[in-house]
Order: sequence, then structure tokens, then C-alpha cells
Amino acid sequence: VEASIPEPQREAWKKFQAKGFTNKEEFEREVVRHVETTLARSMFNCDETAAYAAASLALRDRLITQWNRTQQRQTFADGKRVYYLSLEFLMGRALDNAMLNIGAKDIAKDGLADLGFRIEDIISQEHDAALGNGGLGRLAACFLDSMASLNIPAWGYGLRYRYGIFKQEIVDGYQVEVPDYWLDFNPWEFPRHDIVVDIQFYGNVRKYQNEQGKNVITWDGGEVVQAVAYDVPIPGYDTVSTNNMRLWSSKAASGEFDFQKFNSGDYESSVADQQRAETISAVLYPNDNLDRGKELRLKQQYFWVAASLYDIVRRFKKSKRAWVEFSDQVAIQLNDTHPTLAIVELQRILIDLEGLEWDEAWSIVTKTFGYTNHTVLPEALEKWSVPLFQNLLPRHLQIIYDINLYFLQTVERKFPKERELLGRVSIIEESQPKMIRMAYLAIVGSHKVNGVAELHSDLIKTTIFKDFVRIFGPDNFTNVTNGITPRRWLHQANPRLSELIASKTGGLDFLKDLNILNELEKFVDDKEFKKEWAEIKYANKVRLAKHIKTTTGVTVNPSALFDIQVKRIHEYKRQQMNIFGVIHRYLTIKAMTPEERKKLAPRVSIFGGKAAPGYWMAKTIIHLINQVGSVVNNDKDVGDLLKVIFLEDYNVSKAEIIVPASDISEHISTAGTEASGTSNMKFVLNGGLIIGTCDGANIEITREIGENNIFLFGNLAEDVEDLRHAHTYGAHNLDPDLAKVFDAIKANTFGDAGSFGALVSAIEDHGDYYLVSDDFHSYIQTQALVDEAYKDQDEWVSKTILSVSRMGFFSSDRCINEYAETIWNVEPLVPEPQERNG
Ligand code: TH1
Repeated sequence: VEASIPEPQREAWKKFQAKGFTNKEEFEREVVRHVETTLARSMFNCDETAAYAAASLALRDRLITQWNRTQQRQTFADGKRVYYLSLEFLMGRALDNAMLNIGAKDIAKDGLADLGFRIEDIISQEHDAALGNGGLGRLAACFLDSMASLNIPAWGYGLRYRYGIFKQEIVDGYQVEVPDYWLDFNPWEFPRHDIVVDIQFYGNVRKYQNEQGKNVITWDGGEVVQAVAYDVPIPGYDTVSTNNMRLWSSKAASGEFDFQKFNSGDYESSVADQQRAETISAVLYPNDNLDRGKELRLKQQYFWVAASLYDIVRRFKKSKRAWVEFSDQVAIQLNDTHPTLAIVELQRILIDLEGLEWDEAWSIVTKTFGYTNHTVLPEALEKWSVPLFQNLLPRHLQIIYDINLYFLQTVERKFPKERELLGRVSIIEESQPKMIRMAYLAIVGSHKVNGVAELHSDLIKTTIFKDFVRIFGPDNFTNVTNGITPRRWLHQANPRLSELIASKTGGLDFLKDLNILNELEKFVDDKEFKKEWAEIKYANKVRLAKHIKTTTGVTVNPSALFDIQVKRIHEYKRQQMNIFGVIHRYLTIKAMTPEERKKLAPRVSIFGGKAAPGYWMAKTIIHLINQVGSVVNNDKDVGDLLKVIFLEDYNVSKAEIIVPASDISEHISTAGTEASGTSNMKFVLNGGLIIGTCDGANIEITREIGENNIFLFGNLAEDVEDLRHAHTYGAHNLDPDLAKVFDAIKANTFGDAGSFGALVSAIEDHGDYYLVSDDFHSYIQTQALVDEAYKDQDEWVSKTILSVSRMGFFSSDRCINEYAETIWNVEPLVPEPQERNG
């Protein structure tokens, strides 16, 4: 409220307040103005890049107005806000989404046409904002869309990586990583050079008594780095509520160079200091579901968490409330354990800087935080080495030890006879070196822990967090099944399907209440409707076929069954099983007579996804897929019956083309390993069926759409452990069909067998941890059922309509409402009608 304009001058401000555009002519005027002034160009050198820039600038002018008003309204209302802390936000493109959410796409389309551009060409100029690896980052993006659309006062806090997830190129069948420098021109971010926070690292802790005789602890960091805020507006759908995503960028504390060093001729080291500071926010770690324990990663986490908490606490302190009210004003959600240091940092602020007593502070902390777990894979659970941590954050280590001490004392009191329990649940693992178990710290410091699908939430309660359920009671553990935003994943990605649905359900309200899709059920036998439905799927397949042609050179038949598996490449997701199944299909076709071949349903097997650069086995899987493709796609015996495609550089904007084009998509993780999966929801919502295991959200999708509409196969989670044991202690009898596939690979059918040795021997010789052989027969048989079912197109289309009509549950709006009610205790803040009208 300081620095605001005095009352008498406010009239002038109101008179000249920014208006933006409200119709096509005004939109065109704004675009031309931005081309001619902001971009300093003209109609004689306005290419599509410039038109994209100008259209985005015109659009964002409107966003900014809404955004400012929303922030003002939230500040005046002085209610509770949600802070979603995520090290990843996989936003994809912003322009199309912004146009649709604020309801300006038709205006923009016509306006751009008047100015000589096709809107699709302009939209496709935008570089994806790819600040995430996969499902976890995209979930955070869907959540931001839902929180804004539901008018929930919420901020996302993240890191402004200079390089997002690498771009993938396929060279001679191998993945090659190319850096993703994306900030050249980014109209969606607003640097806040006035919002700068000093963050310290390393240094020493001192304990002394102050003049009042009180014990004081100070931490003097050896290194100070500045965090600069960059804000990104997050528009809600069909509301003026526009929330904020604040991303922190690192820079050297002295601003530029260290002048002393510079003047004394030590130019190189002064540049080095600067670079070291900037390195913190330079690059996203490209590992999905893997923790590598690197110091720079810990620096990123503390840098981001400390800046965010400073910001949150500063905002709270402006309200002049008592500290006990903190958790009435602030809910902080931890997206996995990556921001767990926030728990320690808030405790440090309260006791060291604000002078609260430990217990009072700790009670505030635990009421504030909620922790979402996204994985049970042991290699993904974060642990920090104590020596490394002590060096970087000495005061935080002391606080963690104290948290652990008090925690273990309560455990001891509650379970006095169980000595081994203390070691099991200790936040410190007594290994060499000692390790800090971040998930345990997150549980101890939060009032609610949730998993992301029912099976997963049950699994964490009965396996990795079993002891904690006894200690804290079952009420601290809950499930919130993931969801996806229907705005991007239906309306934006599949506009024709969205339009058809709107025409049958009375408009676009289903985008705000996805259960309205139920009304489609009555059209399952409507001939005309089914025809239109099928035509839309076909058109989407034609669009993908064109993309395949231009990017790979391979011609695929849009009438063939499109079988798609796109997601990060990981052994637990079992792309290897898919490609072995493809090889099995190929061998079967080769052994068929021409007559037999005529009866077969043609299929296109489509893969896409990135391998972590250091994940050798995942890279081998990509290589095998490409090798199989180059053999199969050029085999005259096979023709259209089978094509194998690897789509380069799978990302959010490509998903928007791929997802609407599936007939079947594969979600075939070893049961119990995929916490939820979210692309499964996207594919079904777009009229595709699923082949999948009883894992993650597949189970709830089955419950919702009915088991007749999904192809489930494979062993169950409850049996996985015994099966693994059987491999270790018994003879591992390879599935005979899989053995034939391995024989073909070993016979160099797909190039040098040596390249794929590790892939084969992981199954043959090293215990087949992911149970590929155990599930292979069931997988092949179920794929045969898919072939059969696809032949009856009429029935197939009915299944897809029924499925879509029952997908309402998987809206991220439902999911966010559950978080709001059961974890955050926040209410929407709905804009006044006059604000809605401008
Ligand atoms: C994913 C899970 O694997 C996936 O099943 C789930 O749908 C998604 O999160 C959203 O809940 C995860 N991604 C990561 C990434 C990192 C660490 C752990 C996980 S779990 C870096």
C-alpha cells in the first residue's frame, strides 16, 4: 500500500486505465501497434515470428490487467492462500491456452486472418516452456490451471531454469541431447528486479547470549547469491481470476562483477563468481524418478525454497497478524520431497529470526505443510549425505537433528518396547556416510501426506511409510487421485471433439464441470453422432500421420490401428515389453501366408519419450525401437500391416497432436510401480482405449468407465514381490514367445545383437526385476484381443463414447477441490460481477 497514488490523483489513473482489446478491430489495432512500436518492425518485415510476438503482447496486455486486479482483490480480502512448491512446471505453450481461457480465440483468429496470418501457424511459433521432466511437472501445470479456474487464491513457486528439459534428436537411431535454451523471447514472464532475496550457503553457526541473556543462534553464510523473481500470469478458464507463478532466477550478489577483484586484475575470478551464482538456476536436472544426490541440486532446492519462504513470510508479516495465525493464512503444498527443506527453513525463520519457542514454531510449521508423494521406487526417494549437507547448510542440519530428536522421543514414549522402530523411522539413516531421508522429514513436518492414486496411496501406507501410519495415525495419510485439465487436454488439443460434445450437451459448460460428459451416454447408439465421432478420430489420425511423414519420412495409413506409448523411457514403464511385442508381431507376420495376412488388422506402433542422458538402458531401448523400425518399415512382406515409429522430442505441444490420435495407448508398467500416470486419462478423454496393467490410475479409470472398455492384463501388485523372489531363488523359465523374440535379436535381425545384450540379459540373467517375461504371454494375448475388437468398428466407437462420457472424475478441478477441502482448507475467492465485465 506504500508508494500508492494519493486520492486526488487517482481519477486520472482511472480515466486512463489500460483497456486492451474487446473486439476484432481493437485486437488488430493492438497487434499492429506492437509490431510497429514494441518490435520496431512493419508490414514489410513481419514474419510469423513477429506476428506471434505481437499477438502474444496484445493478449498479455489483457492478462496483465486481470492479473493485477486478481492480486489486488486477494490482498484486500486477506484470506488464506495456497502456495504450490514445485521444482518442475511443464507448462508447454501459453498463447493458445491464454486465448481459450480468456475467451479471445475467435477474435484473434479472425483478426490474424485480416492481417494475413493463419492462427495455427502463429500458435506453432511458440517455444514450449519445458521446465519439467514428465508427469510430475505436467501435473503442477494442470493444477495451476485448475486453481485459477476455480478462483482459488494460489501461487506456484518454482525455478526459472535457463535451460529446460533437453531437446531430443534421433541420430542413426540413437538419442542425442541438445540444450533447450528457451528464453530468447518470452513475452509471458515479467522480471521483478525490485523483488530480490539474498540467499546464503556454507559458512558457520554461532551460539551466544544476547544482552537480555537469551540464547541466540546466528548463521553467517560464506556465499551469498541473489534470487530475482520472474512472474508468469496464470489465467483461469472463463473467469477473470489470474493467479501468479513466481520463478526464481539466480545471480551474483554484487550485481555485476566483484569490482575489487576486477580492478585488482583478477578479472577471471570475478567472472567465475558470477557464473557460479548463475549456475544455480541454469539447468533442470533431466532425471525422472531418480535421485542422484548432487550438491548443485541441493543448492537449487535451498535457493528456491528459501527465496519462496522469504516472500511468503514477508507477505504474511504485512498483515500484522500474530504468528499463531500463520497457518490460517498460508497453506504450502510440497510437490514430492524436492521442497522439503521449506519445513526446516520455516522452523529456522521462526526460532532464529523471529524468536519463537521451538514448540510454538513447530506447531505452526506442521499446520502449514502438506506433502504429496509421487513414487515408491527406492532409487527415486531423496536422501542427502550428511557431510555434504552439513557443509552447505550447517544450521539446517542442526535443526533437522533437533526435529529428529523430538520426533524419536515421542516415538519412544508411544512404543517403548520397540527399539528397532527408532532406527527404522529415524530421519537420519545410520549408513556410511549418514544420510538424511527427505521423505521421512516431509512426513514428520506435515499435517497431511497424500499419494496420487488409490493403489499408490494404499501402497505407501502398507510399505514405505507403514511405521509412520502407526505413529501418526491413519488420518494423516490420504489419497488424492491425480487429474488433468480438460481445457488443454480436450478443448485445446481436440477442438473438433470439444465442439461436438458442446453441441450435444448444451455448450461448453462441461469444461468447468466435466461430469456433464455423462450426457453423451445417450448417444452411444446414435448413428449420426457415431459417424461424426469416428470422423473426428480419423481426422486426428490424419493430422498425426502428416506429422509422422514430415518428421520421419515414413508413410503410415490413417486407417490402421494407432497404438501409442509416449512417456519418459524407463524400465519400470516397460517400453521394452512393447517393442518385444512388436517384434513378436513381426515374426508372426513373416510366418504367415498371404491369405492369413489379409485377415490381420494393420497397426502402427508409435513410441515417443526421452531417456535421462545418463540412463544407459533407457537409451538402449530407444535404439532397439529405431532399429526394429528400420527393418520392419522397409520389409515388403509387411507393407501396411505393421509400421514402427519413434517420434523425436516428445513434449507437451507434441502431446497435443499425439493424444487425440490414438486408438489404443499403452500404460503397461509393472504393477505397483507407476504411482498414477496421467496420460492414461488424457488418451481416454480423447476417445482412445487403453491397454494396461492393474497399476496407478488405470485401476480407477477401469472403475469409472467399466471393465468392458479397457484391456487389462498382467500380474497384480500384490504378487510382484513373490514373483521376484521366485526369479532369485528358482529357475527363471523364460516365456517361450519372448524366447523367440530374443532369438531373433541374437540372430542380428535388427542389427548387431551386441548393442542389445544388456536389455536381453536383464531379463534372462539378472532376475527380470520388472517381470517382463512373467507378463509377456498375457500381454500378447491381450493385444490379440485388441486386434479382434478393432475389427468391429461400430462396437469400438461405442466403447470410446461410453468411456469419454464417464471420464468426469479425472478433471484436475475435482482433484484440486479435494486438496482445497481436505488438505488446504481454502475457499475460492470469486470475482465480483463488475470485475468480470471489465
Ligand atoms: C511421476 C510418477 O512417476 C507418475 O506415476 C505420476 O503420475 C506423476 O509423478 C504425477 O503424480 C513422478 N515424477 C517424478 C519425477 C521426479 C521424482 C519423482 C517422480 S514421481 C524427479
